[in-house]
Amino acid sequence: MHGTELGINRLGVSKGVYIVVPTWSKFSGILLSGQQFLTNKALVMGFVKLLGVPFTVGCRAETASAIDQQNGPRAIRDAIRSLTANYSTINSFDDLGDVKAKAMVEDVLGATSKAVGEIVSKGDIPLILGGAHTITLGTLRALAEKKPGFSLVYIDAHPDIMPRPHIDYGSVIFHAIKEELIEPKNIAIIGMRQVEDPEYKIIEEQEIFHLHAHEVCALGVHEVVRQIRDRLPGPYMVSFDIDSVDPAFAPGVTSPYPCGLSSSEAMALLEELCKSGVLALEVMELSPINDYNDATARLAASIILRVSRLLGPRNRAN
Ligand SMILES: [Mn+2]
Repeated sequence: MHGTELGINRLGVSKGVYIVVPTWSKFSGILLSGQQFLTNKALVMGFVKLLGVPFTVGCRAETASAIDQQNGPRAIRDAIRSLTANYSTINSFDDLGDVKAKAMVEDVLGATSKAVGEIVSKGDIPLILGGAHTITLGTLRALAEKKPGFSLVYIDAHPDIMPRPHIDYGSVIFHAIKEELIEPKNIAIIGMRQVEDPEYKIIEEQEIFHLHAHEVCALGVHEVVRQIRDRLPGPYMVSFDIDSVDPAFAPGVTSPYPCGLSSSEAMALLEELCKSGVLALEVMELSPINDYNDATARLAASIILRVSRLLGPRNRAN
């Protein structure tokens, strides 16, 4: 069925002179030259399902900048619309809208886990828009239940592995290990640089594969992905915190820290990972109130537009 849909799509695109109207699922459609009207679902190239999780649950008050990651999904959607307006492009995803939950940690994690579980159970790929990084625990709970045997590539300025008893955006990986959702040997932390001493201790004791952002720059993205693939079995759950990117490119975060990835390194890294078989992808921690001219939202949007094209049938992990 999916193959047929893809066939329809490619035929339509290659033969049709088409007019693209906004592809947001509620009102989208594409008018082909032969007056043929097909639904967005029939025309999407991939099986990527956008899912917004607009919550700041588990954020801590000591962050450098204002907290408003609840506005991240909306800003990313606005940026996608802005970057694609008046261009003849078809988005390679369906937008399922936002997860609904009370703004409390376990409610948000439960709702996220349920929504992600439903997507992966159908063989589709969730592309989650955060929201605070706390939310990743919900994604991991769903994947551990429905698709065990994956590895986690955590791209972040922060390892988020602080051994704290409560679940927050700085302890989410600690809790993922504690809940046995993933083994330390199946985690890679890439782009880190603002690391607390107890976190270095855990990373070293558990021999978690990690690369600082400047090491990614020195090695080159292709070598980094080669090392990830050598050490960690696929498929991959990729969690991308936009603060892994240098604040010069991505100021719209709550914890900006210098010496990060360039925007092109982030794009290349995610592109190579998506070619390696991805089960789920997250774009987290955009904080629009700290952004400058929507630069960070546009970076997130451009990455989503690019990688969602790669997550089609050829590169599907399952
Ligand atoms: Mn971070």
